[in-house]
Amino acid sequence: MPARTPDRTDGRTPAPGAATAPDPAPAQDPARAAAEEHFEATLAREQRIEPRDWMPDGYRRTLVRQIAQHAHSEIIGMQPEGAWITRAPSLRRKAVLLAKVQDEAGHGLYLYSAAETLGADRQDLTERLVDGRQKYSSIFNYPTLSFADVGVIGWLVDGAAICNQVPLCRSSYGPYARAMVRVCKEESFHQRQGYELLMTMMRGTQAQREMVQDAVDRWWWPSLMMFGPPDADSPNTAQSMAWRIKRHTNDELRQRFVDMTVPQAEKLGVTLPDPELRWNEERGHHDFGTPDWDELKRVISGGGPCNAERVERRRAAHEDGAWVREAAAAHAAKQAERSRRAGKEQAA
Ligand code: BYC
Repeated sequence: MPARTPDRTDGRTPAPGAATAPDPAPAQDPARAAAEEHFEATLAREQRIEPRDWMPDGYRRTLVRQIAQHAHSEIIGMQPEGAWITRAPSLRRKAVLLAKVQDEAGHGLYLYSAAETLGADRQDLTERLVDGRQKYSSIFNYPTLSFADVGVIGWLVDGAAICNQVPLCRSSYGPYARAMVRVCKEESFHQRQGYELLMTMMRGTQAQREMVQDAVDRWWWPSLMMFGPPDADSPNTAQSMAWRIKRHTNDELRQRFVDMTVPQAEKLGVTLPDPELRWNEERGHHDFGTPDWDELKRVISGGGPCNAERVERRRAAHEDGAWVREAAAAHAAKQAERSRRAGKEQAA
């Protein structure tokens, strides 16, 4: 029988934007001590923490922060590629792109649902996003200048997402880990569609090959930045690893991505824009240059090329959708009232 929290009220009202703070000193209360022990033992056995289980406030806050940022990224991430749906060069490319962008919306919804299991409120999370109190992935603050960008986003951005998210299928929080299984399957399809599009363009004209190379040059470094700051500057990694929310550090996953991508670039016939990139026999990995960490900081803090546009668009969509939410709530209230009345009549 899993231990339940003796006092859930503070955990039910997380401050999703708050940094991970250590939890207060262990409680003297024996029920609380048993709950803490159960939490630690569950992690040690590599079992999942479920919404009904007691969890430290810091664990809950960290999850809400990461899952909300992840959900926001999926939803904001619809914009750069969505801009190309009406300009796709064929009906086939349009249908594929539409399906991909719809998948991203679905990922956002699974993730908001996972955040709700932690007591977060979806409306509140969206407001925090549009007010700039919560983050979303830096990668979506760059413009998509040609149709080759659609292919490169699929190949590099979804490729980076797969590297980052496959280990999250083993994250210690059940609803997050389970959501990741489907998300990763769909991301694999996205990555393949991107690579297939690029392969087609590389077999095309010289102008098409140049478009692909130009897109690779612009997206390579931002893709490496998706994995977050270097480990030495990552305030959240150590605790998130101890809680088994994250299973690898930012630098480990970045390395894995580089190693996976280099042979794909060779096969495609493009050059990755890093003069320091080379195989290191001794390490058994590729060495690569240092991303511009000042640029990452700037983009994360709202100073990227498209931050203002992305958030404004999200705000407008949220406001334009208010009538749908109101209508859905009114319909649900009417249905609830009908079944309440039907229940009363049956009982009479
Ligand atoms: N961008 O201590 P750190 C997709 C923040 S969408 C912005 O290392 P953590 C797709 C970080 O939040 C997939 N912010 O943090 C969709 C923290 O700030 P706070 C998106 C970043 O959490 C559409 C601070 O910097 N994927 O695939 O341990 C179309 C210090 O960082 C970034 C996810 O969301 C960044 N790149 O590790 C196509 C994956 N990096 O919150 C594709 C889930 C760091 O303390 N998230 N920050 O104020 C994660 O795996 C982790 O949260 C991160 C960061 C690896 C991103």
